[in-house]
Amino acid sequence: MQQLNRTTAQITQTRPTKVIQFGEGNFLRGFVDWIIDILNEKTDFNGSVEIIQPLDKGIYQLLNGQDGLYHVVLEGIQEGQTVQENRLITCVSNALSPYDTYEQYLQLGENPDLEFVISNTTEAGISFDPADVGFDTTPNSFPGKLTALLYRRFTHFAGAKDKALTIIPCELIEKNGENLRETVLQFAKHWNLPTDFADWIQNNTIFCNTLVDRIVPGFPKDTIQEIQQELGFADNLVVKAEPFHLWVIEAPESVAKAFPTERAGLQVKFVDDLTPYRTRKVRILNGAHTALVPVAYLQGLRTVREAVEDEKAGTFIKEAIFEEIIPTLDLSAEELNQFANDVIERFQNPFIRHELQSIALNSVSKYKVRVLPSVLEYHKRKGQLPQRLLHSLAALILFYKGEYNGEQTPVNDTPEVLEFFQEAWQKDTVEETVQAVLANHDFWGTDLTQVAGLEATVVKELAFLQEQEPVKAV
Ligand code: CS2
Repeated sequence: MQQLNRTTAQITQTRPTKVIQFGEGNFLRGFVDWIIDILNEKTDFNGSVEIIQPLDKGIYQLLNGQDGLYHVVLEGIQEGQTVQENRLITCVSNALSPYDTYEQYLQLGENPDLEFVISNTTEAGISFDPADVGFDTTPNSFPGKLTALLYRRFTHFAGAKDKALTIIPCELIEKNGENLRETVLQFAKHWNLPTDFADWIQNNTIFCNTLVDRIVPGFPKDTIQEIQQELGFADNLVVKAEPFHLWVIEAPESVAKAFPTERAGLQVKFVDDLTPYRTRKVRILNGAHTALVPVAYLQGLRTVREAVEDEKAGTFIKEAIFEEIIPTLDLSAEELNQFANDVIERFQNPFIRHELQSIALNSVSKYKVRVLPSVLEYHKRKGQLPQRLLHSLAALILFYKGEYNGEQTPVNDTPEVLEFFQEAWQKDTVEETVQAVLANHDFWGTDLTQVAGLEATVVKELAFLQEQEPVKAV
């Protein structure tokens, strides 16, 4: 089978780099780049994407080995019909790691054609770290790297207003655009950058709040041979995803014009206020994902579909959605029930294998954003605690022990979180472990031991989980 590159795929066209993308993961490649590729095909957008690998590990060499090319394979059932669609993505011009070539990375800021920065660094990615190093070596955090790049652009173009960029983050945190702007300003101050740079960021750089939705499980390792056969290329970066997609963006008219998704027939909505979309999606879809992961994983299940179709885990998650999450939301019951039923159907997509392990990444910050608001709101409205959501918190704490019934659990989180759990699990009793975790203000933004009855419930649920049957061999 032939290798995939621009020669074998006969791609000769080149386009100016209009987008810098922080992140090379499945989601960005299966959602954002797929959208940009369609924009190039159907409108006069005519731009390519330069991918920045935000962490000191990743797949950028693999991507460059295929000249930035890869396929997105969409499969699912929509309105009773099976949808299957393959697309060769050609909009990625290059990928680089600032850890290898920091100066080359900064020079991207000098490109006059550049218009957009798009990111997805998970819920843990947008935060200010005062310990982050300065400009001489690569900043660790994504906002630190972005600040350095913007500063290079600002100095190179002498603060020209029309060279300011539009920043479109996809992280699922509330007000992601505003948060990112504040974080960049914090870095600018921390590194003593001139105040006219801060003014340029404040007044000329557009930071959009956004909400993204598409389930992208990524590389289909079980069926890759058949897929490669069908594609006719030995593509090692295939991204598998569902056909459904929605991108809601709060932005001025000028951005909608420069990013003409409507003309391309894409489900991208430019709105004044995305709160209703966000609350519904993050609390129901992502909340269910994150609550389900540790519960189902400890039960020996490995994919979302398996979990939803399992009697015990399936009942757990449906009850959590309909009895504990939906009652905390203010949209109409009809709309919420419809959305939840659609989500359950999407979770059962027979064509994709969505590993619980991939959703497990950074589960602590995900729980805070996706599940905890439902726990606290339920408590406020009902004067009771949501048992199932707290069961999942207990399962999460157990999951972070790193092993369960003699098997390892695939914990994947920041070094700070991992270190904390390692110490917490060395305490003498489970009660003390739970107490330490719940009292961690950095995790939850509040001290959860202060919520009446919450600690006792989590201790009880955790004891229950520890008495469970051993995990089935997989
Ligand atoms: C998932 C999301 O991996 C995860 O954390 O919950 O990627 C989810 O599939 C998307 O947000 C769906 O829009």
